[in-house]
Amino acid sequence: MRASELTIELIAAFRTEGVVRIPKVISKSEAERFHQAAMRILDRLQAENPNDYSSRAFHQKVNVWCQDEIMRELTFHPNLTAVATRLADTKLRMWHDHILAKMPELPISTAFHQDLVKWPYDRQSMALSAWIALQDTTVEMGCMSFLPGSHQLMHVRDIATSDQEGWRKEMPDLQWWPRLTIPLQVGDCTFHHGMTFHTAGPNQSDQWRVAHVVIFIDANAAYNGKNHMVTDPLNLQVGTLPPDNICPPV
Ligand SMILES: O=C(O)CCC(=O)C(=O)O
Repeated sequence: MRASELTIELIAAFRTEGVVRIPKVISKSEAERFHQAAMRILDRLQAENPNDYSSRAFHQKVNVWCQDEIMRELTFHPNLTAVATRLADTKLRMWHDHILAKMPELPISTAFHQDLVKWPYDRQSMALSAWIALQDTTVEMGCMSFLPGSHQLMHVRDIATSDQEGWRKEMPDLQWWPRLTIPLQVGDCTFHHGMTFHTAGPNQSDQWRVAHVVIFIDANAAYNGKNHMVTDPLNLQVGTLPPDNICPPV
């Protein structure tokens, strides 16, 4: 779906639910090329840390756009950034990207959590993540599930992606919320609001589940001093904007 084809209803659904599925945000052939590039990065990551990952919910490589020309094309793909901007209805910058991959037969879920509480911006900021499927991603492969409307919950503590029981302990009512599970075909994407609770299941297949996730934040969202691996080396002053060369406006 091209950004120009987004309907008013879809944009409104993003506002009320905090998540939407956008089919074919990139073409199948584009996704296959990006899948190959992502797999090369994952192979390198595994070679560098061979024993480091079997107990984690996912392999993660942050800010691949800085290190790989092909993945950079995906992070700044014109249709992706245009869809994000229409959904957010505000000027955005790219906060960071990351490859999130679940190795074959990984029995671990990504625990329910909210993203924006982990980032150095106010919880009220507009932030949204594009989770792009680089292969067909079924429920059995560990697609994402969301709690629609949960982006309105502003007071829950930061729950780690490894803390499987954290969300239930913190807010027992959440387990009774309707859950939206969204399998994706290659090149499809979900956009979720930075405060929407979400999880991803285990990967029960014999293939890697590879997603490229691009996170956008309101271009005027100021740094609030919270520690984060992207901003820690920059010595930013609280209340200032992240620099455009690290978090480029889109
Ligand atoms: O892909 C996953 O396992 C988790 C993704 C996630 O938490 C996110 O994109 O915010």
